[in-house]
Amino acid sequence: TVTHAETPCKGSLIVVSNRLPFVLVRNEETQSLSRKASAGGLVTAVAPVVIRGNGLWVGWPGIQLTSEEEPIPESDPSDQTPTAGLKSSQVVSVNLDPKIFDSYYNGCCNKTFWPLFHSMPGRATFSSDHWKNYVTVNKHFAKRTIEALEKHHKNNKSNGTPIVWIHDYHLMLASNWVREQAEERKLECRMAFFLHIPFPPWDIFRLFPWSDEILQGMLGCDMVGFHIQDYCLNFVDCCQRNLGCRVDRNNLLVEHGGRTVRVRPLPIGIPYDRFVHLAETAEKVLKTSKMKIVLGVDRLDYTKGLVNRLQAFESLLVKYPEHRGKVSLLQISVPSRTDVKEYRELKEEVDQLVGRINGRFTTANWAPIRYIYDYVGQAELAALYRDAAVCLVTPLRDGMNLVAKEFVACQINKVPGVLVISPFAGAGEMMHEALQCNPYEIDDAAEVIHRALTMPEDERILRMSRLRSREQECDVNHWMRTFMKAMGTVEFDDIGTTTM
Ligand code: ADQ
Repeated sequence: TVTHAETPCKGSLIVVSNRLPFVLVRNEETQSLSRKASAGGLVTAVAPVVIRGNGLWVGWPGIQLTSEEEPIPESDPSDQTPTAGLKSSQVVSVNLDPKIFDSYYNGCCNKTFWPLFHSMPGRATFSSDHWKNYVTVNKHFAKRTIEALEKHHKNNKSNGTPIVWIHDYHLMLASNWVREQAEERKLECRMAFFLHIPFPPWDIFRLFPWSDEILQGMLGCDMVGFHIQDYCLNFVDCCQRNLGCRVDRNNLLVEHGGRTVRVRPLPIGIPYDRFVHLAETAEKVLKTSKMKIVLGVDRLDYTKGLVNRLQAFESLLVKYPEHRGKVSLLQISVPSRTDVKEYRELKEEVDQLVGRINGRFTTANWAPIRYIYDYVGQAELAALYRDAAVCLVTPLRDGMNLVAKEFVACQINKVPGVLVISPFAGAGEMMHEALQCNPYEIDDAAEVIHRALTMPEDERILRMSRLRSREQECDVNHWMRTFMKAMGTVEFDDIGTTTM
């Protein structure tokens, strides 16, 4: 069951994101639609607030609809996920021509913004065609958002000023069209933007040929949020240097178009209690208790540093042969963006590397690496987090990284494991008690893994208890509250606890 304490919340939330908080599935025979729920942390925190405040969610449903008027089905009665209470009248679907969508999503979003914003310009491609389609799609999202706002104003006359909350690098341009149209039609609203990935330094950002437009697009909001202070400062810097805006670095303010835009660090958290509960109830997955497991869990993405991690593990086995036969790396990679060539090539590279390292060290009774290329259910994931000796979160660059936080939440055993984290993940900024590891320096990374595997019990307990209390306090509900407070929303006390 999912329980949420009722919270007074005057301003409704109109969330705008590339994807809706569920995907639609079409039955081939009957052609009828049904919802397939999503269980991500963002959805868990945001959906209840949208539901309670009688807000709306604007997004792409994951499939091609016959038209934007095609009715969205209600949730299945057995659905226990946080989006179950989101009525179809609260959903505004965005339907796009598949060719335009492909160019916007696989092209501009994933081949340009993703690598560039992760400071990997060598991997980025710049195409005016993709950009043109990005503009088109953002305009269309803005149009649907205005329709959502109109609907909201019609149905909620006394419900205060709604907040339009636009998410992520897919929709960096939408705000100005929403603002213009809202002003013209006298639809009152406040607007916020949140970026889930890093915002790069100016020297990298300015490589994008239409970088001014991106900044102007984000500055169309009243508040722009990032995970950490560094990304805020990068953004403020870009506004000053690209656009010549007057900025206040201490208070993170940017003047633009006669308005002052607030820039805020809003580090996301996880549904901590839900992961604790999962860890408490999940059955054992690892049957051999004598084998120490070093765990890696990531989308298969080049930013996650998988190749470096495998090389570091190989270096560990060379430098410290005493771990052979006693330690295994369990790497779980969820398939991701398989329509993009770089991702298919990465899969090849990882497959080969795993094969080579296993070929080099495997004995009759032990293999150094177990590699799962699949989605793993939440309960199984929680059991693995709980029983792993070490978790390697070693991205080359990462906006925040939720895996680090999920691992920590699941460490309920009396003698906990050790978190190894890269300083290039947003999460690395605050998880001071984790062991830091620069994934670019393979030999040093091997040393850090060795240190994690041999760390005394009392040190592990001390480090983990501090990590856990921070994540418990700064969970995803806290993130949501901080956001609402930063938007000046009234009477936002507590959105309650989530147990699942
Ligand atoms: P992601 O890049 O997707 O998110 P991350 O924050 O690590 O990265 O979240 C991944 C999620 O997928 C986690 O909840 C994890 O449990 C799940 N997951 C990974 N592998 C899995 C598997 N094999 N099976 C099942 N589940 C798996 C983006 C940014 C991040 C930022 C988040 C939130 O890139 O930096 O932390 O958004 O803002």
